[in-house]
Amino acid sequence: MDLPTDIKNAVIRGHIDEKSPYPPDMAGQPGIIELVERALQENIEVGTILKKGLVGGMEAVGEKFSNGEYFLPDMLMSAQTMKAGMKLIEPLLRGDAAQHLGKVVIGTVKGDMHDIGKNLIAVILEGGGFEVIDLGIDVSPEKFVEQAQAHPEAIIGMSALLTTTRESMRASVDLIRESGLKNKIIVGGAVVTAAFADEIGADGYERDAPKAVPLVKNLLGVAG
Ligand code: B12
Repeated sequence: MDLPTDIKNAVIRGHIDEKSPYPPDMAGQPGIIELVERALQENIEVGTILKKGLVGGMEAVGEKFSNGEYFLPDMLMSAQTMKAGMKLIEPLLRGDAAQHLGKVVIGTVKGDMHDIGKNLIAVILEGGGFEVIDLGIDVSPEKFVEQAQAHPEAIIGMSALLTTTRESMRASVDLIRESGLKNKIIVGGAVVTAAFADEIGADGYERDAPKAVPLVKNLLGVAG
């Protein structure tokens, strides 16, 4: 049995735990909770559980949505399942840094409620030794400015998953710059590319969660 593949399948099917009646054909079978717990017991690397299992599952869900096989409720069940799995591995990703290397204020931009990627980046940055202030979803440009003002030493992180909300990201970067704030800004999310990040004047972009740590270290000029 290949547990990461089973985890991926549980995300795709939206099966949370053994007791969950959804989807009916999987009732009584192990869900994401049991499978992730088993994978941890079997010492499968947390990065493999994350990448091959949880994130791999969400990518497949995105494809199914694109080709009309899945609808919004299916995507929602899968997202809830992914989140339940993430909860179990978060403590391992987060670690317990004795002292912080710097601060990151992060949020999903206005109009956008996708937060799985943003939450993942937040946990990975905490694990990498940074203090993270999470503003949640649907964060307005004004809110980003207010937080940048309150934390002038912090890196500001923005996430956008929709073509439409990329424009909220642009507006947020613009407003921070127009306000004369000097915070470095990093951006990411499924629809954000390095070229778009450049175009809107962000200081950094990353797609791969673990690489967010060296990105932020470089921007803050801290060693490691
Ligand atoms: C789960 C999901 C949902 C869930 C979200 C639940 C939640 N709490 O997040 C629900 C069901 C609510 C949802 C709703 C919608 N969704 Co949706 N959703 C997805 C899906 C399947 C997965 C996203 C995800 O979590 N991926 C896993 C994470 C780990 O990846 P990630 O977010 O990209 O993050 C990684 C990197 O991008 C990066 N990153 C992310 N943020 C940041 C920030 C920084 C600073 C940095 C450095 C890096 C970084 O790091 C992460 C780790 O690698 C995607 C498909 C896809 N392939 O992305 C569609 C997708 C994003 N959704 C889509 C759409 C259309 C919608 C809806 C408009 C559908 C509708 N008709 O209502 C609504 C919009 C709601 C809204 N206003 O936001 C489209 C967007 C198309 C587009 N180009 O605009 C996609 C691409 C699906 C598709 N193929 O068509 N969705």
